[in-house]
Amino acid sequence: MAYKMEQTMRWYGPKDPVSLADIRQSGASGIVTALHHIPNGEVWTREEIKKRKDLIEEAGLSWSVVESVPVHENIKTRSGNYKDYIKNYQKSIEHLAQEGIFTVCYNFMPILDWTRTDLAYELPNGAKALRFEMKALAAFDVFLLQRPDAEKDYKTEILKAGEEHLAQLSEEGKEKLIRNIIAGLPGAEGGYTLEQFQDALNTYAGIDAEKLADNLRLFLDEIIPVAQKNKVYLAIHPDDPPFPIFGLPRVVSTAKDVRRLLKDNNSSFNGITFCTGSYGVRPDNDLPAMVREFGDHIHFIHLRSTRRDEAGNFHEDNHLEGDVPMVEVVNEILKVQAKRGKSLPMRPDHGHQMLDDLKKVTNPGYSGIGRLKGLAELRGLEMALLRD
Ligand code: DNO
Repeated sequence: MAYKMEQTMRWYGPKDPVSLADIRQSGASGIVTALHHIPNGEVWTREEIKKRKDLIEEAGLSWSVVESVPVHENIKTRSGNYKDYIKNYQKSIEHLAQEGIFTVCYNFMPILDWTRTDLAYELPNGAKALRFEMKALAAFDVFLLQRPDAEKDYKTEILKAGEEHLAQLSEEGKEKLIRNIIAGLPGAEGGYTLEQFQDALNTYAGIDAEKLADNLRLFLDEIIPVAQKNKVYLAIHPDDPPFPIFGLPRVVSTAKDVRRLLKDNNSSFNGITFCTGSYGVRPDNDLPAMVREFGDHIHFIHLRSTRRDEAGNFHEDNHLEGDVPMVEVVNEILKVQAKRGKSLPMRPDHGHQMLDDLKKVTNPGYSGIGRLKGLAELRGLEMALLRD
């Protein structure tokens, strides 16, 4: 039997300029949200969860996925009171299950959640996209942050381009670059000043990818049994971008990483968020093959496309264009769903800032119209594939 993907949209809560009523008009039935007002590390109480759930249901929608229950930095570095934070995480999972929410997305990226250098990259058609540029990253890292030994992480031509990039930035332009990178993009729990950011980087001295992977395994050793008991599907989000930045370790960037993660903690509740935009930045990630290999553990899907160049820069393209073979990916997802006998929650990830949204204050990547366009295209693609 054929299953359609469950169409969802991310909603940042009552302050999101895109309302639940707006989302309802998009045709999505599910909401992806988090209790962003609860400080990272604290327990999500049943009351707070229920309050949010009621709001969503009153709008005629349902809360499908939590994105994210954030993992406290102390858990990632296994320092300070990380044991308490793990206990709190277990409780939050129990409480979510008690309120009927069974899919939880999270990530294990050190310090920063997703990272871009330009939040308003103008496309030839006048719409705006998110972009990641190596020379801007180098300008920030080497010349503004002045991270010790940062220059060793960049090729000579990127360093030179970074220096030139910095030279043509106004003071305001520099501030903006700093803000874009470390002030916290939507969904990232918290931001940093330059000093705080360097301090945070220092907490990873001595933690290489091997050690971070170990810390992830140890975290899951304690979380998976609770998830399993409560029938909560965990879905780790990949690193975005899927390569090391600021000398920090990365452990969820490739098929090999996913293989290790699933092997280390063997449970069907230990799963992934298949984010095509993040994995798709690396040419060595074969996305349709990843869906085939990890299909049983894909619990949540983010569909978007990126377009990269040889220098490591990329920007977010239209959902059906760019480097992600979206037709093949969706086709494989439909096969996984048929095999598993269920629909998987999918959200159109990010979208261009376009039309009326160009005149509004929007959450970068999360304006209404661009995501609606993405969803509409993906819905059409799915319908055509199912008819085949
Ligand atoms: C960005 C998002 C990420 C994602 C987290 C998951 O748009 O995909 O912020 O929500 O990394 O924990």
